[in-house]
Amino acid sequence: MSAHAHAHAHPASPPSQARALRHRKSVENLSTAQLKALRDSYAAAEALTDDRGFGHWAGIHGLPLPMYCQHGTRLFLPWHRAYLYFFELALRDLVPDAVLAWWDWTSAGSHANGIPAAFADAQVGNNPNPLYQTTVPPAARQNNQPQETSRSPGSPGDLPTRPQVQSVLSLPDFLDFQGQLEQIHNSVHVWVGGTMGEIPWAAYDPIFFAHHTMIDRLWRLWQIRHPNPHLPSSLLNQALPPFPMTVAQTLDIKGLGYAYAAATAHAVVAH
Ligand SMILES: [Cu+2]
Repeated sequence: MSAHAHAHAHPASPPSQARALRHRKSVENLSTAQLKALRDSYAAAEALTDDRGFGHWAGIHGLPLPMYCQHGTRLFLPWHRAYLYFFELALRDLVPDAVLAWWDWTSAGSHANGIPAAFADAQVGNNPNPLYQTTVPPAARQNNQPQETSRSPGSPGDLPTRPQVQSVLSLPDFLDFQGQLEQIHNSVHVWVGGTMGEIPWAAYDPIFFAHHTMIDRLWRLWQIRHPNPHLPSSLLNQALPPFPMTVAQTLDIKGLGYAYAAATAHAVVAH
């Protein structure tokens, strides 16, 4: 359990006063200042080896043990929503304007060029790009796992398409939707290849969080389209360790203080 998660406990009971929502945007639509804030927050986190650092956050998902991530279970979407929520707060503790951005792997740009330049460029000016790769800490390495994260992306045209996403968004049952979205999600991990293709290390690749922000956004779009889904109470009451949240507390993202940029949300929800 991280000190940070404790510091931000009770996330679903925010102070009652109105507070500004953080608007997560597409990586491709970030202003120069927004991209800089995101990059600076990663750079600051990557420079820290304590529980504020990038290695600590990536390690919650996978190695070193215990591995907390939930894949192939009913908790896939809620667990990763809680994870992104606390990771984003940790970035904002370092750079207050930082907001997570999503990688829309269905976009025309991604289908032409693959990984967005913000994450694909090895350098920014004369400095290494903190969104390009990170160093996996020794405690998380096993079996000659390389020290630096790497990718071996597939062909851009093989990324998931909008029609595939539309058909998943139309599923009325939460568990069906979640299961099929996880399959699309898996295909993007495999497409990026390298570190992203291995669950114990995937979160050490900075693009992991942009990919999962896309997945979280698609869940939000599904929620807009299916406003009253039946979720069994046995699911709603599940805890999401190591985070001090239950599944029920992940359902209202505005209560968590963030939203997805509306123009693009409508573009996907509308047919
Ligand atoms: Cu994933």
